[in-house]
Amino acid sequence: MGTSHRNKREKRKASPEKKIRGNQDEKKVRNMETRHFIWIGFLVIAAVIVMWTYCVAENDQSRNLDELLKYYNVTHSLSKIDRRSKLSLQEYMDVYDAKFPVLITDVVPLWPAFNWTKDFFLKNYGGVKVTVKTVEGDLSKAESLALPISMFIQKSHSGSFQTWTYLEDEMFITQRPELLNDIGKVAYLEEDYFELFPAEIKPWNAMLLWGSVYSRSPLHIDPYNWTGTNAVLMGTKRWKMYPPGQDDYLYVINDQKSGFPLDCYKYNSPIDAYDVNLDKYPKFQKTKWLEFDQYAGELLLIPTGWFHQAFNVEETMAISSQVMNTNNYKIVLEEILKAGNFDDINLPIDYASLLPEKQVETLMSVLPGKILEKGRQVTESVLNQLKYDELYQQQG
Ligand SMILES: O=C(O)CCC(=O)C(=O)O
Repeated sequence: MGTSHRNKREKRKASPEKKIRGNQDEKKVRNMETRHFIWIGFLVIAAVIVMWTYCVAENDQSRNLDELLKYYNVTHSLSKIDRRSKLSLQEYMDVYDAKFPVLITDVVPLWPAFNWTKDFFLKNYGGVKVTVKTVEGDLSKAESLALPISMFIQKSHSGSFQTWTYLEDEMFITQRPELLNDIGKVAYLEEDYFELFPAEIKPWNAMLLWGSVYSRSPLHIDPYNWTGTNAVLMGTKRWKMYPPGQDDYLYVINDQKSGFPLDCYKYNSPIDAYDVNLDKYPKFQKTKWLEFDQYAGELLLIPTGWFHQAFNVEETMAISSQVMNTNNYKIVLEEILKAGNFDDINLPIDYASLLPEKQVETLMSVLPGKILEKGRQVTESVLNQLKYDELYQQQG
């Protein structure tokens, strides 16, 4: 056999191996390509899952908020507030109280207090000192001063977004029967279990709120989470009100106490809803709120649990108060219990099944003496201050 034949045979012998190797290489390449595709597919699926989860979470949050609002009975549309006259007590209790704010239009115009004017205060009480908040800069830099009403009036007619003055005094009206008598009765507020509180710790029930243009309250829930009232006598108040369930979006400051003799937690947001820093408080964008103007002669009833902030769009005078009734007493009692007013408390075994008045009376009957004593001291020192102011007024 010649060499050429042998080579050919060897070549023929070698070629299947090469073919196999070639096939294996192709297979390897195909495998690698497949693995690439799998990886790319995996990454695409992972990206889709991440985006989907994010969207679902976002949707969930707003769905949760909607569900929460339903849970808190906020079934009204937040697009407007109802203005009601001739509203029956039954309808108020069933539809609005502890559920949704309402403006009552036919009560305040009947009050003699609706005729109060600046001149009336200047003439009769010009020398009386009242508590006045002044702000220069942002809301967190508010300062509280005791100023004679005449001095406050010099400042009350003007203000700017950053500089304003707000008379906020709980004692001025309540200590003057002639002024208190000018405030009429309100059928929706007749049932008031705060009346069962000992005098030393009963909340003052007619706070005078008289502010220059741009003056505003903090964004807050009221003490003891009561139902608030606000009657505008002069001017216009703009409100932003946030239904319950949005503490997270409002960056509510936790663990703050009021420091009242009968203590309670203080629920304040650090946000000024009229001047929001969204870089600092981005979640605030997700809030849902009700916004409206309240005009002179209108009485606003603010449900328990609603954060609210008032903004005086012109010089505005108002009186605020509060109520504890069938619809909110459990919430108020719970606030009192959880604020740690009692070191040790022994309530009767059937406490929870007692009628509301009995529950309130029972809790009040076991209040520690030191709370009442502190209440007495605080009231006394404020009253002494008032006596001093009267003297100052007579001499002045
Ligand atoms: O009128 C105001 O400035 C706010 C009053 C208020 O929010 C309140 O009394 O709780």
